[in-house]
Amino acid sequence: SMEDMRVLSIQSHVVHGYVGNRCAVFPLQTLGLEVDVINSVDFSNHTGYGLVKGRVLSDMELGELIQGLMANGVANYTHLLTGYVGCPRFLRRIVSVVGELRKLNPDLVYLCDPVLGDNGQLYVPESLLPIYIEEVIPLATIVTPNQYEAELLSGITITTRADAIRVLDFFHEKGVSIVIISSTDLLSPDTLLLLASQKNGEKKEQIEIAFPCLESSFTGTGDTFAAIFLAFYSSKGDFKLALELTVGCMQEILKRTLSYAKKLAGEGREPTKKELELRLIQSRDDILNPKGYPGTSII
Ligand code: PLP
Ligand code: PXL
Repeated sequence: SMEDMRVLSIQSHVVHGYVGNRCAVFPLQTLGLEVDVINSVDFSNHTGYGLVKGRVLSDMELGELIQGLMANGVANYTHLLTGYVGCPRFLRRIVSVVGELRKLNPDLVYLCDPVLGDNGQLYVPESLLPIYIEEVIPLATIVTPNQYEAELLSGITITTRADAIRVLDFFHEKGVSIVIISSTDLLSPDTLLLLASQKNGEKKEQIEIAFPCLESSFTGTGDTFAAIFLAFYSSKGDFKLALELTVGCMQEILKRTLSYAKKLAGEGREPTKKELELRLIQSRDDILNPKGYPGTSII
């Protein structure tokens, strides 16, 4: 039952603004999930600002925190959530953590957001790619790549729906039950298409959702998407409904963020990264009482 769910979220922390755990913890808690938090970095702000101060958690320190949780008998998680990882050693340590947590709970649901880059640009070292493909993805229950990440991981370029479906199957063949390509540019420049697939034994449920692309480059969208999907999926248990509620929620958060950013920027000036920080807290009612956004079954 939901009462017994315990999420461990290993992601970035920023003092100001919203990426990583700052995007994940509030929605998870708002939707009633107990969440334990490991901050993989402790930065002043996200890297889009140009200047960043702060510190990085080492793979050794991650190991120590997990040891502490184990020794105190509190590492019996039902869900693990990971996002942006910046170095190979830390990613390999996450592989070990999944193994250790699954010894305590073989049914651990692992949502891996394989953060690599966006729009043709890599923002992690290339050496992470084979580790994701060979070691991390095969352990994941749910993956949420964007189009660029899905292409890099599968080696398939997505130019048609058929390509996207081949990519979904690529992840299923790696052992992943739920694959969500959170956005593709298959329809038009101003409409994004999400494609997702759940495989349950021989049964497959595939969904697509088209939604407007809001004209701005937000940061933390993917992190928020993954956390909100995990919360809705684990609480409602319905794949299609969880996707519809997640997209509905994201649209409300992004609309609120954009209208506030425009107000701050004033007429004739593009909003800055600082002005585009997600209005997550102000969207609490949209998270708690989501409206949903219609999806279509594609098989
Ligand atoms: N998902 C939803 C519901 C969105 O509204 C958007 C952007 O408008 C995205 C995803 C894009 O996010 P990303 O490309 O970082 O996955
Ligand atoms: O949203 C991914 C992310 C995670 N962690 C840090 C970041 C970003 C994106 O900019 O700066 C520290």
